[in-house]
Amino acid sequence: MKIESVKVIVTCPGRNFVTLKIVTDQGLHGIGDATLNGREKAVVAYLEDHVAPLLIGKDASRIEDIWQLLYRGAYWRRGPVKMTAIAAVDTALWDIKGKSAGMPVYQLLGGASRDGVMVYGHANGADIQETSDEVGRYIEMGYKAVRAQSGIPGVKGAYGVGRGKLHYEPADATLPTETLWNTATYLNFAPKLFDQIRNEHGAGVELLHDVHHRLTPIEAARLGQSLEPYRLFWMEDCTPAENQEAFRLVRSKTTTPLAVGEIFSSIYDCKDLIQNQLIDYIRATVVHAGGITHLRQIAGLAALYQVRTGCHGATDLSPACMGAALHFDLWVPNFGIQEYMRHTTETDEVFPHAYSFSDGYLHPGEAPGIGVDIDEELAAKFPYDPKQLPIARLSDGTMWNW
Ligand code: CS2
Ligand code: MG
Repeated sequence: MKIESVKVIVTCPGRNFVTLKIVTDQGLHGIGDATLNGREKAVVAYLEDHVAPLLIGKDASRIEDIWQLLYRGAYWRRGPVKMTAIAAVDTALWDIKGKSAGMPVYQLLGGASRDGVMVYGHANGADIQETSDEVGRYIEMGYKAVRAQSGIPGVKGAYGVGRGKLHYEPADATLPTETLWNTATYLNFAPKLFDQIRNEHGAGVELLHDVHHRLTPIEAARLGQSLEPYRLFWMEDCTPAENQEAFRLVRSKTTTPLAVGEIFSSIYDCKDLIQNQLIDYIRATVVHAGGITHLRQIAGLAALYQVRTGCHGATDLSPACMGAALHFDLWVPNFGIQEYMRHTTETDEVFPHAYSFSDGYLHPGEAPGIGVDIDEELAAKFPYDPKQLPIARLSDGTMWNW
């Protein structure tokens, strides 16, 4: 089964998505997500100029060999642009393998380890009351786990608070929107948010929170301690993770579980965090961490250290990524949770999919392959719309981590 054509499709049904479509000489096709929010065109160029020519004529069934070719063969290894491109190829090839076997990808991986994939939704509001009300709305929709983010008085554009409710999207302008950050105000505020949410919704629901790389290790340690009474499922990206050692300090001070890794692109970004048991959940996902082939290596390493998976699943990851992630989640022995931010109706129409939500769980469905396709005619009706993610500054103008 030879690869006959490789096509990169860019569409914007509400937000930008890059999709790779691989077609074989037997008429089977597979797709993979290649979206890197705010840097979409870098991946498009990499795929079109440097990857597609290598693939034509190759045996589509040799997923591992093609992965190694794209990783080792480039000489310049890793990095988000390259690993996203590799992920797209890898996902499309798993999709094709599933279709040629007549099996959903989770069966190829080893079969289901559970009946469904527990997901967490996003509750956000302008203030504590609105956020707590949103948590209630998610519980009513059946969610067992909810991430809570709130506007903070005195902090302009706090992370995680969108204009929309179900479809929060931070990449909102051609040039980055400037937000303001204040650590002291936030550290004071966060425990109050979770105090009210626990008071109003009880102990049953799992609660999550994303710090989005804003704190230093000692500040993160303090936040973790102050949130302990509210028994969070996890505190995410509490400090930037370029220096994996930084988590040693946080870890030594708090029992609040730690999650990290949505911006990681390979096992080398998280091996120290995992091997030293400095985190509880690894957030790497299919599209940004080299596809199913590489993600299962990360999960395998994590399993040795009782670190569980918690794949990134914001709306900038297309349904093609979500579908692939759900097959992975249904199989992976050390599954923790899956993030699930709903896509808009337009996006769901451009990407018809077999996965479905019921009572707090997603299931990838039984369609062969990843169970997600792209309607190219419809996709063409939504042209690329350049948008970037915001930036953050401190009140004196200093650049900070968004
Ligand atoms: C986030 C994302 O979902 C998350 O946990 O951190 O919303 C992230 O900001 C976006 O995916 C960036 O594109
Ligand atoms: Mg996050």
